[in-house]
Amino acid sequence: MAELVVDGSRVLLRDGADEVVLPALWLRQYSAEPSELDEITGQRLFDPHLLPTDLAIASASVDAGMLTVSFSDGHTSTYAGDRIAALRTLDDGVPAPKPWRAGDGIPAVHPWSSLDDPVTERTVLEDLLVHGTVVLDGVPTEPGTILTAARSLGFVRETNFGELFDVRSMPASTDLAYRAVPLSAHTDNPYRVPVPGIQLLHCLVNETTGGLSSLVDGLSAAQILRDEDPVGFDLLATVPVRFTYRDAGTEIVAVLPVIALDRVGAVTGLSYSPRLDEVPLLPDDDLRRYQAARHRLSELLASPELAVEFLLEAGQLMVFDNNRVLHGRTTFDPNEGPRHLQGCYIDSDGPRTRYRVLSRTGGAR
Ligand SMILES: O=C(O)CCC(=O)C(=O)O
Repeated sequence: MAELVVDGSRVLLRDGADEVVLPALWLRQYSAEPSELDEITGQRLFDPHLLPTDLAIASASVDAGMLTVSFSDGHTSTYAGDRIAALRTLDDGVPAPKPWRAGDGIPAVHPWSSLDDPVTERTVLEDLLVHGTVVLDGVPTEPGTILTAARSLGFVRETNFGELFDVRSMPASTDLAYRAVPLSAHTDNPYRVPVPGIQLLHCLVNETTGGLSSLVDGLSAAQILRDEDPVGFDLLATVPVRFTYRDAGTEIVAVLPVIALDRVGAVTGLSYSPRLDEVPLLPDDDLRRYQAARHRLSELLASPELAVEFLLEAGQLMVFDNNRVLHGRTTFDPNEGPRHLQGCYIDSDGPRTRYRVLSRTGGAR
């Protein structure tokens, strides 16, 4: 349990042997006094960017766990220890992703009714955030129900395909997803900026023997590639490729690397679509290295060690982080019977928001 300590003009946060100085400028900008912070919005009423760089602590004291600090600009503020501790880490309030492989029992299947109860809904969201995917079972096969699911998890991201899109075999359609061809693991719509965050796919009917769904965790595949071939991994994380969607009234283009990294170099996801990527002109050696890396990545994404393949049954709806968990399907024969899925997108921050709210209030909508 961290405690606040005043040592002369220094204020410290002490947790066992761990001790950190809380500088005047840092404390001052987190003043929650009514003159500085709006009680309703939690937004600042002053501009901390204009604080003087030579701001100092004039005096400080701790009483019953509450810290009171007077600053050289004449302002005095009181702080609770737990607020200081929470501000120190700037945690984003959602569970961290945990890479998975085939055999880990992912995706977890939850009943559709889970979304009606705050406790079970939070479990569904936690699964989605940690593993990047969940399946909902027992979803009514009424067309359009996917929008109800999407709206309970976030806000629907409408695209040129509409609020939702129908996945069924249609000759001469403008996307291969709407033919009976197999689709290897891919990111949907990597040509958009931003790439759709979360995808939902709801099976209304599948009376064919094919059309199996597949999911694979891009984080696991990228980690293996990074361990095996760091140079090739770096090429995939730095060389921008172009993705394009074009039809009579639309032309959407994005240029970005296949592997996305955060500011500390950790993989956040993939923009991967072998049927769409256009590689720039590279020197022959670099292109061979690049080719070896994407070849290996392709093998990993299809490998039985990483990828799960299953029949998404009528009434099942899979939800996945489109930037992290890649999806695909096997071929099917439309002459065997109907196969009809509906899909839509929501932004990534929808389920995150919902998870934080459920964690905060214990569930009230
Ligand atoms: O038909 C399916 O199961 C998946 C379709 C698909 O991959 C897509 O719509 O992007």
